[in-house]
Amino acid sequence: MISFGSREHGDYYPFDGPDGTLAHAFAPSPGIGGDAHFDEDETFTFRSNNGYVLFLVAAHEFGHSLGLSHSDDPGALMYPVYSYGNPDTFVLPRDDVNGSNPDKDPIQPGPTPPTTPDACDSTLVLDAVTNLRGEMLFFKDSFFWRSYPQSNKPQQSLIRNFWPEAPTNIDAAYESQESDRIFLFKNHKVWAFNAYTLERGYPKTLTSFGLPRTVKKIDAALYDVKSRKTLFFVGNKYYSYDEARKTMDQGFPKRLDETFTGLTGKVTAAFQYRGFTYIYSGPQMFEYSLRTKRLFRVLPNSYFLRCTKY
Ligand SMILES: [Ca+2]
Ligand SMILES: [Ca+2]
Ligand SMILES: [Zn+2]
Ligand SMILES: [Zn+2]
Repeated sequence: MISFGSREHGDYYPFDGPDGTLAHAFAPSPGIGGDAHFDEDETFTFRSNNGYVLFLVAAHEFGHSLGLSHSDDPGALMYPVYSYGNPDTFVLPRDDVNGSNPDKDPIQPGPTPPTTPDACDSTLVLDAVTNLRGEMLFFKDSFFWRSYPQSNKPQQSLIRNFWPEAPTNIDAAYESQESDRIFLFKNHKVWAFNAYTLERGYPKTLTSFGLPRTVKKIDAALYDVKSRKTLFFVGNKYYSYDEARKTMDQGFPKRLDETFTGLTGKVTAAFQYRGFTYIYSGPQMFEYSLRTKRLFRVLPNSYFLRCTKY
């Protein structure tokens, strides 16, 4: 039985008005088992982000009706926290597929279920890494990990839970301390956010930085705290942008190996932490001093992500 109810609705699990609990459903059993109740006080929508998408809430509840419990995978439909998704393009995530088919071959017709990236995957290639107000952010697919200096385990979330207007599968990211903005790049476009709010006029094109039109996308971006310049990595070259003057520097692009010795592949992500410059190339990370151009260490991708298994 599927029903909508407000506050006390006959099962001793009263709803709580707008927000909070959106719905609940009972695990299979006789009587009320399998029933799903939706909170009448919510604004449910078909596909708008202005309210809760009924399709997603119902799909989660029917998971409970079928006997699924909650998942701790933030990408899963059965994760206990609602997150917006477009119902037109929704594909049941890998964790839910596995959860509902524990004994069966998980290969099914249709689109491939999205898998939540794993910090312990030694072949993981991050999309982008940046600082944000003292934290480190590591982007991969629709997800990012955020690492607080005080905590030892980075937390994984969906990008859209923090920046609903942001793209996923981004190319690059950096924080401009000059303008207190975080920039996210995908293909020829750039998005600027002040904390979690999209700045007016964005997304813009790469040419808004003064990059040549021939640059269709960038591989990575690095904000250098000392010089207040941002380096844009494109193939085996890099450009330099002056944050204060808001212009591209003369004499660029330069070859990567002029500055970053030992780097053979292309740059996949870059950021600074405690005065060191970290350049990612595939699953490896190179630790440099930008001032002396010295390479200190080659580290695995998981160095900051702190893969901890227990
Ligand atoms: Ca509610
Ligand atoms: Ca990248
Ligand atoms: Zn109920
Ligand atoms: Zn639930």
